[in-house]
Amino acid sequence: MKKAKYIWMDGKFVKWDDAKIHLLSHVVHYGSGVFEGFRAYKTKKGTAIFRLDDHIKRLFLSAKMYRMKIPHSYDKLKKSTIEIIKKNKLTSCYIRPIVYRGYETLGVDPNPCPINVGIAVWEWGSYLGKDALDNGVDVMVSSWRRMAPDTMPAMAKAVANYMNSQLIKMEALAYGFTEGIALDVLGYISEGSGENIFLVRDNIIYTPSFGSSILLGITRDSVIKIAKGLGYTVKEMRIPRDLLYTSDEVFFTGSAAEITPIRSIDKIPIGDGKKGNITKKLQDELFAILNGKKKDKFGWLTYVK
Ligand code: PPE
Repeated sequence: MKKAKYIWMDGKFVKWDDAKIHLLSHVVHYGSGVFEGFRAYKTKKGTAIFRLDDHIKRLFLSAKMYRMKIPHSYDKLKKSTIEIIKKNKLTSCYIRPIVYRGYETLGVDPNPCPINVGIAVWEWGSYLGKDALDNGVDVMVSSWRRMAPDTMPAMAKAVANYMNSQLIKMEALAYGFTEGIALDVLGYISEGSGENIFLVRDNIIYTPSFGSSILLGITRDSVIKIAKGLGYTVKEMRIPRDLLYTSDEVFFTGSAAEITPIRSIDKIPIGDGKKGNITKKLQDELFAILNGKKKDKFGWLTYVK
């Protein structure tokens, strides 16, 4: 990864190489952490963070589900995110705040351990490969399911959820695919290891509802709002696997993946195997907002200066 100079750790700017925690921190042993991932983009008016408010809000909600009291205010974390970008003199970057149970005792009960917070930023290019945004990716349906709703909350962006994500991702890579799509416990479409999924059939846009063990993605929400603004019907619902193979277009969304077209699933081409028209329209619209070329009518950008 491309190192930056500093990482924010509980109020201090720590040199990148010194940003360490104790081996016996609770999070290392029991996965007790929640985090966020988002991006800042270079615009004509300077660096702008995409949906800062919504990401910090989701961080607090993830922490709440796990009974973690974040020892910094909402405003403090927002301000510190801006500061760490400035401190590193980055014009565009990925942003990774993390709240974790630190070092005090071990044993499953996390209550004796402190809650610590870090915010890292670094330059991160396209998530699913160099030309993924244009040419799309080949994916498979995973043999792993997303967590059942009464096991671990999918809506919390929790560190431990990503053990499930890693199983999905590694299986896909081992079979020569770029990513896996997980089904939910009932066999309906859920999401990718690190992305939400959208399907387009006969000009109607579908995406799994939050009943299908998904992370409520902020890019997902952005795409829904943009699509509705363009006049499309968007249906959030339980979606059978059948639609994966019979859609005209399928794409992933995420802060890292942005809007990445899917060109085949289980070796079955989607549409004509190229980026679809609606996928392209949504990409163009989103990137125009991110690059400051179109008016930020939803109020999604926070300028760093
Ligand atoms: N589902 C999962 C499981 C997920 O990890 C992400 C983001 C999303 C959906 C999309 O959410 P949003 O970013 O709010 O639109 N995955 C993050 C982590 C990627 C990583 O490898 O780390 C991301 O995109 O930043």
